[in-house]
Amino acid sequence: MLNPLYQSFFERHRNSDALLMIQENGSHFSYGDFLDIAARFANTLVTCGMKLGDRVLLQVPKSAEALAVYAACVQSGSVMVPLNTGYTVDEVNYFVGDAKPKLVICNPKNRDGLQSICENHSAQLETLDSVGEGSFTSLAAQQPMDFQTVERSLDDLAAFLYTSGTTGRSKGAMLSQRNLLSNAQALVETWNFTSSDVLFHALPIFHTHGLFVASNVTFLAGSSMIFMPSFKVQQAIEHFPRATTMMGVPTFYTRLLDDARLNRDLVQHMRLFISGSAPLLAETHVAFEERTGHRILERYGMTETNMITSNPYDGERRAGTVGHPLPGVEIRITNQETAVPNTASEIGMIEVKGPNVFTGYWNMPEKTAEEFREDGFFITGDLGQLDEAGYLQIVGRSKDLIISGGYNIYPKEIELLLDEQEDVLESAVIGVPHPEFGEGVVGVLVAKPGVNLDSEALSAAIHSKIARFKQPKQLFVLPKLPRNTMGKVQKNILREYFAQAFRTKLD
Ligand code: MCA
Ligand code: AMP
Repeated sequence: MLNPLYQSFFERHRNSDALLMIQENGSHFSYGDFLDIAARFANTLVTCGMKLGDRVLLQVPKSAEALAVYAACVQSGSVMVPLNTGYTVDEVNYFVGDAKPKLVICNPKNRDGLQSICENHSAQLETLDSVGEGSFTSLAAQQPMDFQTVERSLDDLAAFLYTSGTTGRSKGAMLSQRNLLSNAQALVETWNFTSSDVLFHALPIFHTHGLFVASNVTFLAGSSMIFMPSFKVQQAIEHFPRATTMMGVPTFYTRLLDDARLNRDLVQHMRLFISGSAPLLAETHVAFEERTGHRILERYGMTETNMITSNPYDGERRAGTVGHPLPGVEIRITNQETAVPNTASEIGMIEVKGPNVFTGYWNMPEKTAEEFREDGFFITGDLGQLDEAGYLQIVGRSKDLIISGGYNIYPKEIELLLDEQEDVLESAVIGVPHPEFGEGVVGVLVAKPGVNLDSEALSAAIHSKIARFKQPKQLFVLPKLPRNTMGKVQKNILREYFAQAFRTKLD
């Protein structure tokens, strides 16, 4: 194929009147409309000087046009690097320096803040707002709607997505056309997606879940989307009667359950509810089934691997498990100390191999090598166990990671920042149970001798440095941190000690 990803997701829908999406403001896009915009954008990318493999960094609100930039990148052979809209200017500065994009497209609100960063890195800066308008769209308005699709192979890069790291430095996970296409094919097959489906899409489109799972499955199956800027229970309730499926993080489900209007009648038109990105509590699973008659289908994945496992569509969906490997994907559980594959159903490291697994971290060959075994298995950092029927259960993580409302937060990044603050001697950042986000970020601080720490002043000091969702929701001060004989901070003790933090606050 000339460009397998473009042809499989987009080319066959060109000139199609079939509905791709309805947006919050009621605007409709057929596949044909959407691909016309994408072709104009592809021409724009070329006029901006983008060559094959050059990066476009995108930090913009969700819109049809933002998604069309993705299609344009695939069509023109550019590599899209989407960024969480919550990242601060300081954080974006790192990504621009690391990804070295030729073009940065940002929210018009952030233009002034990003101008000098882009100048320093010789990147062109354009804008795109929440209704798809901005200087990038203005440039595109002068471009033709025909674009000669560029030749790309399955091995070529389509995108890279940043994932934070245990060392505090974010790594760009490079994803090839093969990674994205094989995974979308496996998911369409496993979840029975067809052109009759209407997906209630309320996830952000800068992470794997909303972009590569939800949108790619839609494109491949030729389905439609109700494309909402973010998740609001009211909108879900309004639109469920017209939708057939929803993909969400567990917080979507707990918020829905908090609304008495969620009942069997409301969702009778739906055929499938999918959850992922964070553990779905068995109690949420049970409560959702009791209320709606639907058993949520839970699946498991990572930015580096796309989706790895899924509960079955037709068979038993087991609460507390993430199901079986997807077609073409291999998993194994290895002993954490010896790295030897387990023979019995013991807890160990989840490792994965297949066409879904990324090609490496951008400019980090050593880091990439560390996370792969010699026989090509990728070490996920998640701990799991297979039950007697081969369902995978995730029982913990060997990586120090907090998942809050489906967003990954690496404590190290926040600890480094807290430690830099004048009066702080040291810090430990932990995740404790949070009724809404699953886990909530808590910072535990030790003051320098003779100093009284002012939590409010500290929160204010880090405010502009890291995205809001990463900032500790509470800060506590201790005289010292508990350490083991090796000097390592015992975060398990801190987690137990502060486990009630949010409950107490809410009661
Ligand atoms: C918002 N806030 C949060 C979070 N989201 N705090 C902690 N964790 C969060 N996830 C804070 C804001 O900073 C703000 O704080 C307050 O909550 C309200 O903000 P708002 O924007 O109104 O929040 P929201 O719209 O209610 O968002 C909550 C949400 C959202 C719907 C759960 O976070 C979300 O869409 N999460 C999905 C993330 C996702 O797509 N993950 C997939 C990653 P303040 O008021 O103090 O300023 S991909 C992945 O993980 C893998 C590959 C996989 O398997 O899918
Ligand atoms: P990310 O780095 O954002 O791609 O997040 C990937 C991580 O999310 C995985 O390594 C898991 O720890 C977690 N994750 C994804 N899906 C699930 C799930 N269904 N249950 C538990 N954890 C999950």
